[in-house]
Amino acid sequence: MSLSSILSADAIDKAIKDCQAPDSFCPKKFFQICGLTQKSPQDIKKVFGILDNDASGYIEDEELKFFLQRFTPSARVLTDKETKAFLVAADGDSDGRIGAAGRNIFLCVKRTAKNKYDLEGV
Ligand SMILES: [Ca+2]
Repeated sequence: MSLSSILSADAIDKAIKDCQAPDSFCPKKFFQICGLTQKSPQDIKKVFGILDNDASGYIEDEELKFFLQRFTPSARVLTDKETKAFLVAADGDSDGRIGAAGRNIFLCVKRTAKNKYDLEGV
């Protein structure tokens, strides 16, 4: 299972290109461009599973750092600042890693498109 079986290669390419410059990564924008906001909760669960590289049930900061490379192996790693901001935004229960609550953030992003749920600063 790879992300390209869930998301279109074109959309992934666009999303990666949009945040090529260090510190330009915005999860909300990225999820929109790569098409994740249009996916079903089931697909989002699969994506979460892919990002959770060691299958611990959580996405830790070390895994988050390589977030973009899960989409495209040649993509850059996230900067410490981006990793931290992403983690803080998606860490629902402040335990320093993204678990089930963080998965809901992915789902919230999906709702964002329709309900204008604001994840500004994410
Ligand atoms: Ca993990």
